[in-house]
Amino acid sequence: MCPDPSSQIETVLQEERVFKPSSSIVDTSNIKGLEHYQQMVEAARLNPESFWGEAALKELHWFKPFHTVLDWSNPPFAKWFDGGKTNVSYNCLDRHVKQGLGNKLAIIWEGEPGEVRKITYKELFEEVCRVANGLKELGIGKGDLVALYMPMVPEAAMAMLACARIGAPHSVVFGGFSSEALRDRLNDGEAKAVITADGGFRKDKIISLKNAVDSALENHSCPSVKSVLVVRRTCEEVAFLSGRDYWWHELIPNQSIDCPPEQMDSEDRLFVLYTSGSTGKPKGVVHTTSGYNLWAHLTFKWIFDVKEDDVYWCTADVGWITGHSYIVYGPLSNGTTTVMYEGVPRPSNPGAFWDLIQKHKINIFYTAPTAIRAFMKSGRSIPDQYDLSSLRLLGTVGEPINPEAWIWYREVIGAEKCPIVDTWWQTETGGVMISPLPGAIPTKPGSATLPLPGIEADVVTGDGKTVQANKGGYLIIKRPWPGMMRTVHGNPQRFRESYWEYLNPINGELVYFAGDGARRDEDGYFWIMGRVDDVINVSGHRLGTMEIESALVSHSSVAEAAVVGIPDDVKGESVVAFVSLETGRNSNDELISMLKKHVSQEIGAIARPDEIRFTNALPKTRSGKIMRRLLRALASGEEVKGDTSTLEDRNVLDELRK
Ligand code: 7RM
Repeated sequence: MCPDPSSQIETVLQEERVFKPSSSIVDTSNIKGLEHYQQMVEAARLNPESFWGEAALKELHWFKPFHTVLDWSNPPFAKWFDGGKTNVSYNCLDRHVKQGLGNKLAIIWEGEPGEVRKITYKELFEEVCRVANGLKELGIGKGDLVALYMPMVPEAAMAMLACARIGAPHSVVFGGFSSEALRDRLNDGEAKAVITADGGFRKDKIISLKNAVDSALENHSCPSVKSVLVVRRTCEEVAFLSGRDYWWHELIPNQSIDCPPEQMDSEDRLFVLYTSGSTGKPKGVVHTTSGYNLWAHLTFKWIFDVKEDDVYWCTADVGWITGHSYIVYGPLSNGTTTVMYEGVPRPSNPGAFWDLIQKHKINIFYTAPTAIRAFMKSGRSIPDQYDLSSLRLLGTVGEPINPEAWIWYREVIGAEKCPIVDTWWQTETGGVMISPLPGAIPTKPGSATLPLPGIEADVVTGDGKTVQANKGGYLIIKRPWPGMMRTVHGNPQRFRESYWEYLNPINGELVYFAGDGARRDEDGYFWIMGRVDDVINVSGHRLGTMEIESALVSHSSVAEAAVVGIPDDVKGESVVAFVSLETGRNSNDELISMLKKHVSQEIGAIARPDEIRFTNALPKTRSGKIMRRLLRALASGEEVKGDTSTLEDRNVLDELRK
């Protein structure tokens, strides 16, 4: 499976710009300056167990403290904070209410048709208790898996926290997935109940969630599911099966607000979240109680450098890990006000994000490169119409961010004053692993910079040797960390093989690899090059698709680019680029030769695209990642095979085929 380790990825896109944290940011930060960061790194390196142990005692509430910080006697199966008892919903709610934050806003929610709900910590706490009692009434108890298939409404967060409160692990299935995808996930996890809504608003349309649940459950195809709890959102007509289906607004309001939190063992499951790879069926990534809670809490606190009055907004959907860790658990565990938005920017409402920032005076904004590139494409005249001066900090996640998009984000959205945190992590890592700390680490556009304290990341060859500066290789993590996934649900062997045995042990220790290539520059900064399956081999040179894409995007006509390699008799692979242009630019032969020349100048002739194809849109996953695998098949004239359930818009493929 491993590509030839001797040929390393060779190109280096030159990026010399460095942005140091301004003194006003350093002065007000929790982690002040590079030295402070380095002290933490050193403390964690010398004695990881006391580092994490102290953090866990300080940051979380324990019904009973743990006796062992880390049990790594059976790698890669870790036990963190063994012997301890806690409850994630207690850490997100009860303790804040007890400490006098009851009237602080926990959630500001903005619905797609424009309504707003503001929910205080006390209100959220009470509603979560009601929901928890309602779930108990449906016969759900500790250890029972509950699936959520919901729109972005506060009830989604409430349901997650209610599950956590009674010790029922949740499995959130993104509301844009089909009923077949839902059925597979319900069966794999043996879900006992589904929480859904009649429908959801999505891009000027209504999606019929309850109907999809009905189809998934049809003909007893999900025998484990005993009940369905339905939030009324769109007021569509839905079928109701008596004895199985319950309305939220009938079951929940009458419940008691007295619901003592279940005292959970540290390693009890908090949730399962499915993630798909390019092959095989989706993996149920398992996260457990204390380690995940600590990781979401600490990383949120460090990276977003939260202040008491901050209003924070992450634009993800709760159906993804980013929504779990950085809409719900991280912010709420820290007592922060978190914004939830049901909509997405779209042609009928291109200023939606900026309107929200202006209206709710948002201070911290966290979004994906794909969104930023889309905003670049339609031009700065749209954000320029809004007052974005409340913003203090900007973040990105999900894909490598091209330096040009980074600079645009900084200048146009951040008014050149907001630090940008480019956060690298995965569903599997539970929370961020590599990211700038805004008051400590100088940033470079396109680099996720340095690993967080306690994270030992490296870039290695296939046989485990650290590569030289600026050579590409496999991005690995050398030690267990509290937020790491614990296993693949129902398939521990797959967990071991895909992540911890993909590369051989280094110095006798298993290392974690989850599929990304990277390089480190002379300052030790990490530059993520994307999934290793996306690496191209031209005449024996391994090229990162990311760098060629960034070179294309740095041209003033280009909004977005995806690069793939297709088989070539002579060179092994040739480079094909799919390019979408900024609004108003014309595609023609002259532009094609200009772009080819531009890439040669930026990177080198070896990276020069053999072919450039123009397109209005690129095929993306529902969470906004470019699906290069499909483009590769298209470009080489093959059938598109494998799992396409995560593809956001099928029309894009048809358009490309033409
Ligand atoms: C949080 C999330 C994980 C994959 C990961 C990378 C890519 C995510 C960045 C990034 C470059 C980043 N979880 N990725 N963040 N690549 N820079 N800052 O996205 O499980 O859905 O995806 O996403 O390839 O392995 S995920």
